[in-house]
Amino acid sequence: MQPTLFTHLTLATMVPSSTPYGLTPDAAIAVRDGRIAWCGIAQNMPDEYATWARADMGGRLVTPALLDCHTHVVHGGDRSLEFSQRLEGKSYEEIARSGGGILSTLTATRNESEATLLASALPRVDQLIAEGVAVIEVKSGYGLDRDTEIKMLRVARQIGGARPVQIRTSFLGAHAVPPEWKDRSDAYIDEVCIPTLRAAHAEGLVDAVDGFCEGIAFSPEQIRRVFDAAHALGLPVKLHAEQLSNLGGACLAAEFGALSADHLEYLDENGVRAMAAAGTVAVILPGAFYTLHETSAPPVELFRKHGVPMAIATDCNPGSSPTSSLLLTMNMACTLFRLTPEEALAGATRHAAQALGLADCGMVAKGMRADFAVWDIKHPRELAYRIGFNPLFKRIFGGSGWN
Ligand code: DI6
Ligand code: FE
Repeated sequence: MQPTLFTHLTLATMVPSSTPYGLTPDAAIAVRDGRIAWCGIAQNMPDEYATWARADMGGRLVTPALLDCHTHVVHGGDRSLEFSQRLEGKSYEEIARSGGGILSTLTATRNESEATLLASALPRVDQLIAEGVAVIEVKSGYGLDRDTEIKMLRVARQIGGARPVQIRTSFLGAHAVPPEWKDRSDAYIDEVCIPTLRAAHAEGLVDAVDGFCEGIAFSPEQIRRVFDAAHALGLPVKLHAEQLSNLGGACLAAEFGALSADHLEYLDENGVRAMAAAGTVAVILPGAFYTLHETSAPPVELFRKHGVPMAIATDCNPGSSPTSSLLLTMNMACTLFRLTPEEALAGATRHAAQALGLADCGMVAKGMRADFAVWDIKHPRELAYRIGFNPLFKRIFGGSGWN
């Protein structure tokens, strides 16, 4: 692709600065080889870019492309029955303990082929892309046996070939105890989860290692063994922590220098301090809070107080968060958790990139990937303001997609 100068735009760089959103009016962005060569106020542009082919953005607002840093988009079946059951008064934990929940998705996922799993994931991916998302994290965790976990991760990688989007995979073998290992969760961790992690890593399928630390899933001691194995392979970790109760998962994650701890509805200040010291991002998932009628909100005020970066993600999954709208999720983060619209956008850009360990995404700045979103709005706070409305004009992915 020839070098391109994007002109006639207002830029929200999302680079931390004294200007909210890094807002730059009358801006231009010079893109070469899929990277940002220069951006700033058009008047200050160095002469060398003046002769480049131009793409006129019509005065629109440009932000970094969004990143969805926590999803389970690859899964079989659906859980609409469970949705009805919860409305009749059954809790998520009751449904899980009676063999529904994650285990029902497990059966469906085991039974589907790679092609079928890919075909059902793509519409979810397409909705995210249509909202300006350029990076999607995809977890395994609905197979819980060697073949199906690897199948899920292969499908996740295939998404990156089928669509113009960057995929980051997380191995989530410690998501639930599969029925054939009931009451033998320690053996499951040692004999299935960890060996499968090693096999998946050997195939190049794993970018990070995740777990679910919870009464209905795995203890901190069991997660520690998985994290030890991850570190031995040189893989970063993240953790579903403090979603339904406080087992000290975030402290454990911080001890391992985790990229992120996710959910965090039941986190206390001690855990927030540990995350701050470790540089662990708090990924908040309002879709799950909303769907499960949760009443305990993540400690947003404490994250601010201790300087823990907050990311926002859909948690797109068939049970606790059946959404593939990151814009709606940003709105929920503001209304349910009182994030500011600027925090919500940072949560779906800069901080989401940090939660994935990506240093070249999530901001519009020199040297970054040329992934940005062009919106039909006047001010970036509008992204979190509307409910179920998508103002995307164009998504630029690696410098392509504007014409
Ligand atoms: N917490 C979640 O929100 C997802 N996994 C987890 O540990 C969803 C799990 C599900 O209900 O399918
Ligand atoms: Fe999740």
